[in-house]
Amino acid sequence: MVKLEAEKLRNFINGEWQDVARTTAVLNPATGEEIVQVPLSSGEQVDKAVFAAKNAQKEWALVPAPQRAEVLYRVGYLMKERKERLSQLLTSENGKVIEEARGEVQEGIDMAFYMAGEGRRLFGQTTPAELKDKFAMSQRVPVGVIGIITPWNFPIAIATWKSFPAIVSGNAVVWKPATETPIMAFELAKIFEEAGLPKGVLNVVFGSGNEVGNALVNHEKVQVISFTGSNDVGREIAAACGRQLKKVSLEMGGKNAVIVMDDADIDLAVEGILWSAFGTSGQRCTACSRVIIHEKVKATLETRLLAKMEELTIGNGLDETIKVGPIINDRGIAKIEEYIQIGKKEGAKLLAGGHALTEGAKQDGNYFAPTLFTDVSSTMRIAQEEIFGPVVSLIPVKSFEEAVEVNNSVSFGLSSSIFTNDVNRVFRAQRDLDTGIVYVNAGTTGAEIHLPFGGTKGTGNGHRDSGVQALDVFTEWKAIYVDYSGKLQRAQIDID
Ligand code: UN1
Repeated sequence: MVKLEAEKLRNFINGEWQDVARTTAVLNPATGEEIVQVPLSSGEQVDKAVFAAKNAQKEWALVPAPQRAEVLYRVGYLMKERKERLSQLLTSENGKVIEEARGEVQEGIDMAFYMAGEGRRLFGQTTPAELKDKFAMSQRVPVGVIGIITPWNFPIAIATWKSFPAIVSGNAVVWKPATETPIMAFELAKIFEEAGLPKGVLNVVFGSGNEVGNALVNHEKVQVISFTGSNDVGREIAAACGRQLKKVSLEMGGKNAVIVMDDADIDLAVEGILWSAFGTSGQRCTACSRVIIHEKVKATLETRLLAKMEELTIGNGLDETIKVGPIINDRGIAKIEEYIQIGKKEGAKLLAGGHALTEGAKQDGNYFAPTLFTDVSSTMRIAQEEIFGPVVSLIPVKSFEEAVEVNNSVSFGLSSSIFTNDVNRVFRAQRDLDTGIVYVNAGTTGAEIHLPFGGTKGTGNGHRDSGVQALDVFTEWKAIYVDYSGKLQRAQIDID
């Protein structure tokens, strides 16, 4: 079992590890034990970090991108070397089962190598100019200082989605990780330090959204905010950034559905639902929280899903045999409990779970039983609002068209999935499902890092994390014209 050497974490500002007087405890959600103390910084530390970032960025932008990428390659190799350490620490602070933690760390490693490759691409365009002896091109240029705010549910992967493209494209970063999961930030900052990133290019300031988040969002020298988190906080950030004309990329909630058609392979669908609904205990933006089921196969799916749910082992994710880990904290449990009550009041039928687990070794952690509601109608709150826990609602429908309509009836648009063996339905579904991610014959989770990650409607504000598209958040486009005619040529006028 890996141990964290530090008893107290420190901010990483301008290449130095800085103490902060005020701290709070980070608890292991599986056991309730304190793992480490994390700083509760104030606006003053944010100011220092932004100042350091601003200074460092000027030099960093002048380093050729392929050389900037060398640092990311080293980061990738160090992460690979430390994969098991990082994974165990991730499970301790976040609770997700060790197999998933390894998957998340792998996502970060993949991102390092992928974005390092961008150091030799960062493609712009050349295009004919409309006048003789004139050259035209467009180029990506760094924006400056980027503020990154990351959530506790993917504390390392999402951080890499944001910081790696920002850094390879010549920006400097001030990062506020979630206070629930600061260890991944601490470890990643150490890796960057060892990889030789110049001081000030990456800064980590620990603390609350109210203090550190607010200070970062409202700092006049921070030009871009990239945020993943709740819809409510995202809206506030968007409003604040709007007032300052600050570029902002938001990745927020989901209410993702798996559609199971009457021609589907039901056993495969059950596997897909189990993995995407109860993996990470349902605490993913991409988690399946609705199953839109064709009425002809509803009874079969219910029986098989319930049987498989009974086999799920729940407990401390460091135990390799455990399939479902804890919920992040007691606030998470309280929110899920509230939705169970709402579902019952709305008339949904509870088929399994619906309660916290407090017996034996579970009494000190935050555990919730995998839960299944059926006979849910698409207008009920449990079918519309994000619960962020292991709760699935089965919504019966009569046709493919109705399934698509129900899928699209929510205010979010992150991920959707359809199980069918009808090729016509496959192509109609990928056209008509209004989410940023669509899966065919797989659950709603499992996005790969070289494709754009994000969603429509209330899930985001049009930007994408990961993929080459992430570069659009962290770069500006510059159009460059070179006239080598030796005379003044006026565009649109001297065209003969
Ligand atoms: C998230 O839940 O915010 O596709 C990220 C997936 C993961 C990423 C999830 N690769 O589920």
